[in-house]
Amino acid sequence: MPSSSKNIKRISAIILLSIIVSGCITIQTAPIQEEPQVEVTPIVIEAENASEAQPAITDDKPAEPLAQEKITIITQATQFGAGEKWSGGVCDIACYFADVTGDGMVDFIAHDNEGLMVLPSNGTTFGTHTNWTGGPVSCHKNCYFKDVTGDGKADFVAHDNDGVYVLPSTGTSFGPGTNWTGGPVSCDNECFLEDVNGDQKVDFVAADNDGVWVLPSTGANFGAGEKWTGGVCDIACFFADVTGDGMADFIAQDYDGIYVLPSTGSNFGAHSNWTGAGSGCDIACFFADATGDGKADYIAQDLEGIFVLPSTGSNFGQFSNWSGGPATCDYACFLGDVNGDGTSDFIAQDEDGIWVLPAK
Ligand SMILES: [Ca+2]
Ligand SMILES: [Ca+2]
Ligand SMILES: [Ca+2]
Ligand SMILES: [Ca+2]
Repeated sequence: MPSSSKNIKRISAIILLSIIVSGCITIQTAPIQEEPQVEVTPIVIEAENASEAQPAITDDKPAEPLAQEKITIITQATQFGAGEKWSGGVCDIACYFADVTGDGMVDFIAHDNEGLMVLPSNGTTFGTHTNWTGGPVSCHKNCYFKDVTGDGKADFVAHDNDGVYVLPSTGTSFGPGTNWTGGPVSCDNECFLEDVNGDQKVDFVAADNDGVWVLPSTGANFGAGEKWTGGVCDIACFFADVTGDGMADFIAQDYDGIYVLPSTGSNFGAHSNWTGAGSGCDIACFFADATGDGKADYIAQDLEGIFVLPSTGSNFGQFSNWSGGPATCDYACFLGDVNGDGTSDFIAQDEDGIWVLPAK
C-alpha cells in the first residue's frame, strides 16, 4: 500500500505541480519550418445503403431519409495554430479540462465557490455554464476529472483526507459521491489518475519513495494497491500512453534523460532512455498526443516556444517549435483535445478567459 505521506497542502495543486519543474535544460531552438506539412488522408468513408428489404412505400408516406454518411479524416498535426478565445470565463478556485459530457471533446470545468461549473465544448467554443454539483465542493488534497467508471464521461474525483470520493458524471451533473478506497490513501510524492491497465477505467496511481503503486479501478471502487515498479524519478514522474497500446506508461524525468517504463498491463517493464540525453522544459513538460497518431508525445514548453518531440513508439523523435515563438499562460497551461479531431490542443488559462491554440 502507498505509505503515509507528508500532508502537503496544495493550492490549485494540479496546476502548480505541472508548472513547476526544476533542473531545466533548455532545448535548442529548432530551425523554423518554412511550410509545415499537413498530411490529410481520408481513411474511412462508410455509407450504409438501407435499400434492402424495405416495405412498399405508399404514396402518402414520406420517403425514407437518406442514409447517414460517416466520414473520418485522420490528420497528423505538425503545429499549434493561432490562439482562439474559447471563453471569457475565469475560475474562482481552479480551472480543469476534461470530457465530462462524453462526446469526445474536452470541456471546460470551472471550480467556483458555488460549485463545479461545466462549459461544454461545441467544437469551436465553450458554451454556457451550468452548475453540475448544485453547491460548493472541495477536495482536501486534490481534485481530478477522469473517467474512472469507464462509460466515456470523465467523473469528478475528490481526494479527501478519509479517502478518494468519486462523483460519476451523468452527462449533465456529478453525483452522488461514494468513497472508492474506503479509507485514507496518500502518495509520498504525487498521486495520478491514469488508465495503466488499458481497461478504459482510470486507475489510481501513487508515486511513492519505494516505487509506483497502482490501485486498479473496478468501475465501482479502487482495488488493493499493487506495486508495479521500484522505480522513482530524479525530477518528476508522468504517466501517459507513449507506446500507443491504450495503457498509460510510466515516464521518469531524470537528470540524464526521459526514461520510459512501458506498462505491460500488470506492471511497468524495463526502462529505456527515450531522449538519449538530459532534456527538460523551461516552463513545463507535458505528455499528450499532439500529432494524433495515438501515441503521447513529449511537449516541452520553453521560453522560445512549445517544442514537440513526437513519440515513435520507442523514443521521442526530432523536436520542432510548434508555436513558432513564445507561448505562455497567465495562470496555467493545459493540453486537451477540445475540438475532438484526435489531436491534443494547447489551452491557456489567461486573465481574460480561456484561449486555445489548436493542433493542426
Ligand atoms: Ca465516467
Ligand atoms: Ca484501468
Ligand atoms: Ca502504453
Ligand atoms: Ca503522437
